Amino acid sequence: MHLDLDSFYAQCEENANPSLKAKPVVVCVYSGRTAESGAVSTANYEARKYGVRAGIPIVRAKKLLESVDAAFVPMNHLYYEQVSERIMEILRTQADAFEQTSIDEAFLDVSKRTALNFDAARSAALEVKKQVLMQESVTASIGIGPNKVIAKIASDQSKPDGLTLVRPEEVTQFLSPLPVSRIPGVGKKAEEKLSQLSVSTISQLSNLGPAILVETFGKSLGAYLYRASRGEDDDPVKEREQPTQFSRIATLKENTRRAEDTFPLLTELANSVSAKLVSHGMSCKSVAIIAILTDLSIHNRSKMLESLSTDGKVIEATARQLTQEFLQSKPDAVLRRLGVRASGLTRETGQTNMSKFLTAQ
Ligand code: DCP
Ligand code: CA
Ligand code: CA
Repeated sequence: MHLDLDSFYAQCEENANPSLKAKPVVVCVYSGRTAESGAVSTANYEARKYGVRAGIPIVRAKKLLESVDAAFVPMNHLYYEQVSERIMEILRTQADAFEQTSIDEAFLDVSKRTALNFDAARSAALEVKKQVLMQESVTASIGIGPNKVIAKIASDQSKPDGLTLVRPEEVTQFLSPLPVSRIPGVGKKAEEKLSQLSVSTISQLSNLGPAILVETFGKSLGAYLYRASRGEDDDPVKEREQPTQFSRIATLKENTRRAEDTFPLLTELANSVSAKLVSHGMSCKSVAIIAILTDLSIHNRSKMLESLSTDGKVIEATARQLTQEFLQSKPDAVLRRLGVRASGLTRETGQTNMSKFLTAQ
């Protein structure tokens, strides 16, 4: 399956402020140059009826919506990341293998749990949609197919709140009439080159020989297009590599070798690292400081935590202790910059067995 959340940032804004639900909603990235300058990040489906699209100038969206009561809200990326993290956690539990590909998209391999039965896959998809809607009030569109390329094209077939199932024997009739731009990776440039070859549909593309495609697009893209136009793809669904550490580093207001002088900066750095952990749904096992001295030498000191943590207070206290110990051990050291790093990251929560036991009582 491929899942893509519908008008994702706009749905997040509607949930944060339900009075928006009845209105056209436009999520804006203000450039700050003038009060109205900037571009549209996304719009809800109500606003799209008026022609509002991602990427158009805010001024243009205001014109398109001047006769209606529309809402223009600034983009709040950190908030969408947190909603996304929670949704991805739900999805991960519904798949044999899971691959998140963007803030609002993921592939779920459900081959094993459905024993390759497409009716069972449809039920699984309905269950996924239900879970995401119940827990996060967000609708999604899902495509189901025998491989990733087909699932991805299918998820875009009937939006919003769609579910499109393409069985192996239906692949050719599903793909044939679609424009080549529906193939993932085919943008404006490839579309233009193909139109010069009189190709606009996937069916027409599938009639081109591999030689001309490789000549026009190079070996790897050419071969990919040849196979994709036939609905062929054997790329497995695989978990993307997880980050192994988060760090933040900054320059002190003044050079110092007094630990207390570093505490305000350490608080800031620790909170920022903690926010990063939380937004990625991860905990850390160890905390380090990175000390850059006035002679520009770089020193690291690290400490294992007693249990997994995401807590800014724990990270801060550990960083303070490490900084104090470092300064005591190096009588000549004068700090210029300081960093905090969380490492040993895992997706587990920071609860110890004991606290799990206690909260279960
Ligand atoms: N996005 C953006 N600028 C773009 C495209 C997208 O800021 N030019 C952001 C806002 C979207 C999010 O990424 O909410 C996901 O992008 P999608 O292309 O999946 O678009 P939507 O989820 O908004 O709408 P759709 O229902 O068509 O998937
Ligand atoms: Ca989307
Ligand atoms: Ca998307």
